[in-house]
Amino acid sequence: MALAPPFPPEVLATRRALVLRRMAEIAPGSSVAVFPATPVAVRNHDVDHPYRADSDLFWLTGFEEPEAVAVLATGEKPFTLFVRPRDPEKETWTGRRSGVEGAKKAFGADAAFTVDALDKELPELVAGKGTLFYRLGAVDPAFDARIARILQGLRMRARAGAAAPARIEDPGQIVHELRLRKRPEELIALRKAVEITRRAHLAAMQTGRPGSHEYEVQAALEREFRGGGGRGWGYYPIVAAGPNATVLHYNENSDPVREGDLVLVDAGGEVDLYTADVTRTFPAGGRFSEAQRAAYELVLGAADEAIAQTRPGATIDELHEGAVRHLTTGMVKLGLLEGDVDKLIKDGAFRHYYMHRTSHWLGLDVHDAGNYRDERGGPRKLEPGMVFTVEPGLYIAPDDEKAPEKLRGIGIRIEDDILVTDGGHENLTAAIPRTVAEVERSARR
Ligand SMILES: [Mn+2]
Repeated sequence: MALAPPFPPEVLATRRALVLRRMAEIAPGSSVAVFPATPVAVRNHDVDHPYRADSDLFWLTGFEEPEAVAVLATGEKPFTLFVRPRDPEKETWTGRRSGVEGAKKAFGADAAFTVDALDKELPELVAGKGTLFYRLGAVDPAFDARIARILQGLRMRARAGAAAPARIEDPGQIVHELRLRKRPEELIALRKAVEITRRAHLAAMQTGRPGSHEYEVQAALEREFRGGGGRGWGYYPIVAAGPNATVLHYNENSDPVREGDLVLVDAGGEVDLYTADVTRTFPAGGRFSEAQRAAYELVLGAADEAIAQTRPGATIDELHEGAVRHLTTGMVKLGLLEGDVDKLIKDGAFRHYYMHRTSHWLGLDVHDAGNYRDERGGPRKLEPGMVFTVEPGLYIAPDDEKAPEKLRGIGIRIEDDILVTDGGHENLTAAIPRTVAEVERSARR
């Protein structure tokens, strides 16, 4: 477990100062915000899942140890961190802990307590504040119950002068808005994640030849994610050969790769908890068939069109509509749909072969935090610093008798990570082979 944050302390202090400023704007008067850690998840018996910190807590503190609680409050000592106690015996088994000293020295806490002091100290931090910022129903139901107990306890002590906050607000409206616009240090981490992801997809294209198995491709990916210095994957990889690629979230990754298959790989590496999210689809034998190539070029064209539209002021809805129009036009040409393109779009006929959205925010979470709507409920305008995916696809079930036979069982998705810049956009994942020529070269047998 890291005994220091992966970002400079002043960077994290700036983030907390921004949050405190927004708290004061939303809730004039005194307020306090509480951010609990993700609970440890049991895998089986006495084996836990590898621990992954909550993204909000990590964004605010850089602190990754389980059981932590961060508190931001108006007043004298704005940043309090509750941490597991130092314990030489336990640390021998499970690794070094920061303890209260480390919380203050390395993580910049103004005050720090061990977690066993939560019942005593957390009510004191909440008492008398006008507003409590706490995201109910998000991270840990047991902690939700703790917050309820604290509020109840303060109300019971009303006659003794204690006061429970009159308002409860969601801190997500503050933290998620800030997470949406990536800062320079976040883009550095993302670019590192993209680089190990580039190497991973190249390795996948070289590994996934006829006679191999999906799991060997997965192993090649994971070797690059971890071997490249990342934490591993940011979400469980999808390796889908042949018709498996028409199952959107297939991740058994257990089947053989056969001659003539397309192999769809949706996988991204994680660096400092920022993840890339990239999908590539390549021919196992190194050459697209004519039908595969036509389908691939269609999806690629939709991706290029959506990416080309990306600039400040554009919306994700517009990009999606552009991709849908391009795909629907191509579906008619390929013989998948029949009729007037406008009507096919209006009726949603394209959903038979393209059933998901084109984009989602990307960052600490693969489906990152941040509203997709503006305050008036309309599609929000893109701004410099936002990062999102563009991932059109085409999925033709193997038993789809309405589809031309040579297209049945083809599943294609091409997914890139796009940064909005002042002048337009940057495709962060452009260096990962994506044109027909690039993919065939990388998958050469
Ligand atoms: Mn995605």
